[in-house]
Amino acid sequence: MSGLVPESVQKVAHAALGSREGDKLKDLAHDTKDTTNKDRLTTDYGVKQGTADDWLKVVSKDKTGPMLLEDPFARERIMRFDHERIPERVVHARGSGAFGKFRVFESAEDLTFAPVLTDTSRETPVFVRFSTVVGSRGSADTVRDVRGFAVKFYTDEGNWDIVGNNIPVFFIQDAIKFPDVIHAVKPEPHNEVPQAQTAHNNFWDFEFNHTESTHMFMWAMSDRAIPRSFRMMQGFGVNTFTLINAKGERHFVKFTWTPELGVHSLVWDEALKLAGQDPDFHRKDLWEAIANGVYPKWKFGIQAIPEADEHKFDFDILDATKVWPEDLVPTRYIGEMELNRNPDEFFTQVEQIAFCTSHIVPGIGFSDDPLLQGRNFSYFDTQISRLGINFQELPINRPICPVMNFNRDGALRHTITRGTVNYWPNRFEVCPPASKEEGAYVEYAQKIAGIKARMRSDKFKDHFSQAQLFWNSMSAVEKRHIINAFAFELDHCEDPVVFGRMVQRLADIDLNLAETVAELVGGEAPKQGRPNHGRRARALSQTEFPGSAPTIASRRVAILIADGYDHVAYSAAYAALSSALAVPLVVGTKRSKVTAANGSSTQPHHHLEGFRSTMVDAVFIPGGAKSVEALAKNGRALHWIREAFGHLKTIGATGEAVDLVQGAIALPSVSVSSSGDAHESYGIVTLKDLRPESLTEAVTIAKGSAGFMEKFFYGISQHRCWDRELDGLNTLV
Ligand code: HDD
Repeated sequence: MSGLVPESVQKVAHAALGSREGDKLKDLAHDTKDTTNKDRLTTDYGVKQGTADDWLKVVSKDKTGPMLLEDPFARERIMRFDHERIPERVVHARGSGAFGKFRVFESAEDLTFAPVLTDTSRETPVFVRFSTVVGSRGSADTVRDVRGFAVKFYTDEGNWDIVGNNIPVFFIQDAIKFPDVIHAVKPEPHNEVPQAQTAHNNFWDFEFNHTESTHMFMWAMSDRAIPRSFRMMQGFGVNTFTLINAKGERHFVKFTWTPELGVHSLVWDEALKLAGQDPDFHRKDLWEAIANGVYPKWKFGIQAIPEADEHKFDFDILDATKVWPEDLVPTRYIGEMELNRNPDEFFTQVEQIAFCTSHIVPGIGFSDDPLLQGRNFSYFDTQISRLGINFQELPINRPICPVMNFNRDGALRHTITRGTVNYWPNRFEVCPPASKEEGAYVEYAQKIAGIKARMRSDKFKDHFSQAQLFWNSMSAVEKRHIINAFAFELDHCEDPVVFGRMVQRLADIDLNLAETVAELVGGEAPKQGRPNHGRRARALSQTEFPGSAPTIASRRVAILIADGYDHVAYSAAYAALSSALAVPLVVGTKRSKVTAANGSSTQPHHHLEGFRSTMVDAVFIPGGAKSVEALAKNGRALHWIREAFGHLKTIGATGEAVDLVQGAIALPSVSVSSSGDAHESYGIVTLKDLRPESLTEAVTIAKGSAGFMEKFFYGISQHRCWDRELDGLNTLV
């Protein structure tokens, strides 16, 4: 460590400084201070302070006495502290972010002349902020909610922001409804309950009253709303933008991010528990992966529709409650983004970053999507009350290309613009507007004729076809999770009008879904459903995005031990997990030194009470008679095994631990090994007679491998063992 900056972070930062990606870091360096031992404590106006502990007082003999308001040091401290908070974001208040880089590997010059999407040699620095929507800044990470996925590209032509979500559609079609949907979903006005939840009367009342929300609430009840990690979710620009190419042709486009690690979710019981056990779960996960050098990556894709084809679809392509089905408009992946550097300071970077959908660069344009048009007003406006009119000057927000204009003054202006004129045109011809050749943004000459009216296109009125398409496209497991999600949410609505009407609404999607939920939540079963068109579409089910290759990189794996553990199995697993870039976490019955049967010892990272199975992706238990005996008598250890099993996690056990796992789970259909051969049953990987040579360090992760570690790692790479749930074995939570 040097100063307070972890070495891993510094290393990456220094490497990046030499590259194109480092341009934003170099820019930030002007405003970045390290806290070092050489510094001395000063006031904000630079005077050194001799003490940080005592307010200036009039003291008597016993050294007590009244404090003096005169003390400028004390007053500065208290006043600065009193004003530390700024308004949190009205939505998406809780989030975390990271720096990275973006590059296209295939030019999109047939669609746009924007170099950020055409120049394959260009690396563009980015900052990404992920967030939940509903909760306050201090709420939990793992609640059921849409996740924000906002990307700021610091391009040479100015900042471009894609302010997206991890769900490709939205609750409303017209921005004028935004205050209503947000009021309805936020804590109720009379008692400010509940925090960070959609599970309450007002939200579901709103949903019933807005049939246009039907498609979106299906996504929000799916596993997409409880991601395992920010690193394992897709991102969508949601709105329809336009791209203009050098020939002046325009396409309507949608933007997509698809993660290299695949799209994976928590299971609901785990998400609920984590909200209490580790409310910072997603924030830590992102930080940990980047600090460990396992940089998250996403492919960047574009769906494009030529201007002439705008009306060729049975949905309106400007309606943000609709997807463009992949079968009709395939996504073309042209670029890649990598996040590789954690922020230096949360407030000045993650909290003060200000995204605006109106930030676009030449070659990219808006469309008449009525949600986008309203957003273009709202984001700039909200930054004024959150950060002040000079928010674009804040280090994290300012572009890396030159900025010069005659905007002036305002609270906390700090650019000092020299010169005698602040208007255009001026006699010195200072700061003239740019020509198109010089890179000026020129609006696309869109022909428009119409009347002024408050209307929506007729195609906006179909609110159910795509909700049905989504439901029809889910896997059996996903459907079951959606049913359970409705059952949970509507159970939290006490008003029978709310849950009663909502189950009727579900019959507009699928009668069977509505009947099942009605029975669970006590609503009247609908008599009749809207006919379901029966169509399915690609890329709606997240099971279609398992990741580019089976990997356990960045997966957290607990190793449970007590005194007397088998050191050979323990250290082989530890080494193999580390070399596969997973995160082995040793969890003992205590955190003080644990001694192995052969006299070796280890200091666990955690103990069983402080750390819970919800915080890992898989569990390994080495044998060792004494260790296993101690774990078998420990209720928390047994709960660990049962809970990990119930949450569908891969569990590995060797030697005596095989019987421990079998006993804890006690299900006849889950078999374990009885010999020296590795055995797998419902994601329980066992090896009874352990021969040290059978535990290799270098593990190939592939289906059907014979070795213990191979089977164990392959199970982890599959994220969860869904067969357990399909066969109804996941009740041990
Ligand atoms: Fe929004 C924040 C995403 C519709 C008004 N929104 C915000 C953030 C994300 C989104 C990711 C957090 C950005 C950050 O990390 O700082 N919002 C969306 C998406 C939408 C959407 C994908 C639908 C396509 N939003 C939407 C509408 C309005 C807003 C229709 C208003 C008319 N959104 C805001 C806001 C926020 C915001 C009030 C709060 C904080 C901020 O802007 O910077 O202006």
